[in-house]
Amino acid sequence: MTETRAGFAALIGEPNAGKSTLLNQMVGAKVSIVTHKVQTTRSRIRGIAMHEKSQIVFVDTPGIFRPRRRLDRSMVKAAWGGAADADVILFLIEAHRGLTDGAKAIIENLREYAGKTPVALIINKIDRVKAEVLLALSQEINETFEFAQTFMISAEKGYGCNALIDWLAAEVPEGPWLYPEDQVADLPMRMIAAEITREKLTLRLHEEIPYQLTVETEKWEEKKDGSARVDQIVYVTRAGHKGIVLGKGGETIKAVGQAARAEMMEFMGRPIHLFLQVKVRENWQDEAERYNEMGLDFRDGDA
Ligand SMILES: Nc1nc2c(ncn2[C@@H]2O[C@H](COP(=O)(O)OP(=O)(O)OP(=O)(O)O)[C@@H](O)[C@H]2O)c(=O)[nH]1
Ligand SMILES: [Mg+2]
Repeated sequence: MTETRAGFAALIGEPNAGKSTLLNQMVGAKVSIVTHKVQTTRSRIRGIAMHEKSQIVFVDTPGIFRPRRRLDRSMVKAAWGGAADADVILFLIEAHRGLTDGAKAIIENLREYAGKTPVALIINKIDRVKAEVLLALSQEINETFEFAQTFMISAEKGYGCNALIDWLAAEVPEGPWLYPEDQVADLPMRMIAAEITREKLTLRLHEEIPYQLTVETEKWEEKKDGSARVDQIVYVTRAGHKGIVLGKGGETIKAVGQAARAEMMEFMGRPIHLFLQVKVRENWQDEAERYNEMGLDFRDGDA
């Protein structure tokens, strides 16, 4: 009888590399929010996949970039914390962008894991480039670091993902499973609900507003009929932003609420009554409580 295996695989890379898309693809459910904008993921999100007798806990992390604000610093710290706790590190690069300066900077920081934690190179978004360029790109990147393996994938389309999960299933250490076999996420429902609303806001709003807002589930009330009432607050930093989030006659927040509610119902498999409120809180990015709600450490943002 083969032994069970279980371990953590951290997803590391620049913002927008496709880390959250890959986690969702591997888990087979939408656990982590995805948008076309950079800096979508703000904290560590765990998604769980079973493959044969192995349980692989994928740890999605915020994109790594040069941080300027407190929130940025906390996010980047959270990303590296994910790598430090992992059994395997998956370093994602975008095929069409290649070895960028940002990617090189991450590789420099990965050197401290050499000989300790296996790091696999994941060239993602191969659907966006011609096959000929991939080999040269893979060689170029492999000259900079000793990767345990290289995978060329499309996280969105699923290309190459079977080979990756086969490899991970063999790579994680022998041991008992860490979660029940049918669990897909390790994140409280109220946080998943807040992330869903933040995704819908990010998709709908332009420019800098999504980076300056945060969503919190303030109240979660179980109803006798099996439904739940969810009250959330959208914190923005300026009065002008509040107007934009609400939209003309409240139409933006209404559309966001409808889209978020539909996704919550699908994820949770039950009726949800969602109530959104927008509040101006100029300094929410300097409030420790906001960071706790997001799953970040406020002190990680100390300059
Ligand atoms: N064409 C193509 N697009 C992809 C692929 N994987 C992800 N994307 C797109 O890339 C964008 C960013 O994807 P995310 O999964 O949010 O990226 P991320 O690395 O989690 O980004 P942050 O959370 O901001 O660090 C989204 O628009 C995805 O749909 C892929 O394989 N092919
Ligand atoms: Mg992400």
